[in-house]
Amino acid sequence: MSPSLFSFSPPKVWNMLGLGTLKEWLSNNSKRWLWVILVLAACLGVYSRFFTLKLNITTPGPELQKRIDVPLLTPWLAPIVWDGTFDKDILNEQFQDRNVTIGLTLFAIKKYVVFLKLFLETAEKYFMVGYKVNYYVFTDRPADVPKIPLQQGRKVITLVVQNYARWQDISMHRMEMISNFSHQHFFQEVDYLACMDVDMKFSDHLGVEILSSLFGTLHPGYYRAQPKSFSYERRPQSQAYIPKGKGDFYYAGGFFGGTVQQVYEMTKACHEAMLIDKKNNIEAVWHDESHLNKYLFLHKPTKVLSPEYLWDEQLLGRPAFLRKLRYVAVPKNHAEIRNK
Ligand code: UD2
Repeated sequence: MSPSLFSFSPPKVWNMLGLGTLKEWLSNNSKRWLWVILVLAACLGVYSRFFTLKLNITTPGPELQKRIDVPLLTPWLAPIVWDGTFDKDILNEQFQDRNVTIGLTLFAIKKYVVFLKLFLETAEKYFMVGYKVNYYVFTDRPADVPKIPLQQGRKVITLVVQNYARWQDISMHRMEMISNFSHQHFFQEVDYLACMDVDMKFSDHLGVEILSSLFGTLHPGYYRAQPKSFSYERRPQSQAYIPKGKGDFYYAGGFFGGTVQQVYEMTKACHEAMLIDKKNNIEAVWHDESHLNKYLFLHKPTKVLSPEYLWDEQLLGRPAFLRKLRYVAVPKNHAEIRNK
């Protein structure tokens, strides 16, 4: 070791610490430094092993392993929900104490009634298991709503509504119907609402981790895209307009929710925006989904669900970061099913 390094520490300090002899021993032979470093490294190894053991005792089990492969927070600090970011047991303790009831709205109008059976059967297996659930089935074909055995505390409530000639109108009028039925049913009957597409099925746990004041779901086609490439409505004449360069995420029209109050406000605002568009002879590029995106751009959701909560495996495969697929598209033949 070069003497200049030794001269860096004042000799007085060595002596004060009673390390004068050690200093001398070291300065005699540079290889001795190597030994000191090796001994220190060994000590550090033992220490860190002990520390890791201690950490293992205090950190939660495998279900809660840190995710470093995906974004976990929005820029306004709302959680983005992925597998590994929540502990089911802790959340169940919190929500079961509050005795919550969850309403699930789904629309099965015209031929879309064919999707009800699989949707409800899989929901009974995976959706809010152990909780009170009201399935609100909006349909023009009440006789075709299948009878599915339900767990205790869960029921299907059929709401008869009109149909529309165009599938786009059916999709868009969901906003109107949800807001209209809020006062007749939802405010009195449930705490939270989940509003979902029917041409889907559940394939893994989907529980109270989604519940929050207002939540939206990342669209599976855009979860990694830059805002400039989102398929927002770009025409300033539409109420759904979001200028290029603005926006946070692209949310899917097929799964959103929150407290009844928040969902009521959101669906009412989207419906009113669509009425203005209609008066101005413009229809947003992705219908209700465009208006949902505008609303969630202006009113930031308090929780964002990752694409685990809405996925299309046939279209997008199964990337490694998706540890779970909870709610997935059922293949459908558009020509056979739409406008029928
Ligand atoms: C996407 C969105 C959808 C909506 C739509 C707007 C997802 C998964 N889906 O779906 O929520 O925003 O774009 O363009 O994000 N329906 C009927 N009968 C019909 C037609 C539709 O009941 O004849 C209902 C049904 O609940 C269906 C929903 O409306 O799930 C949306 O229609 P879609 O699934 O055909 O629209 P899609 O796949 O373009």
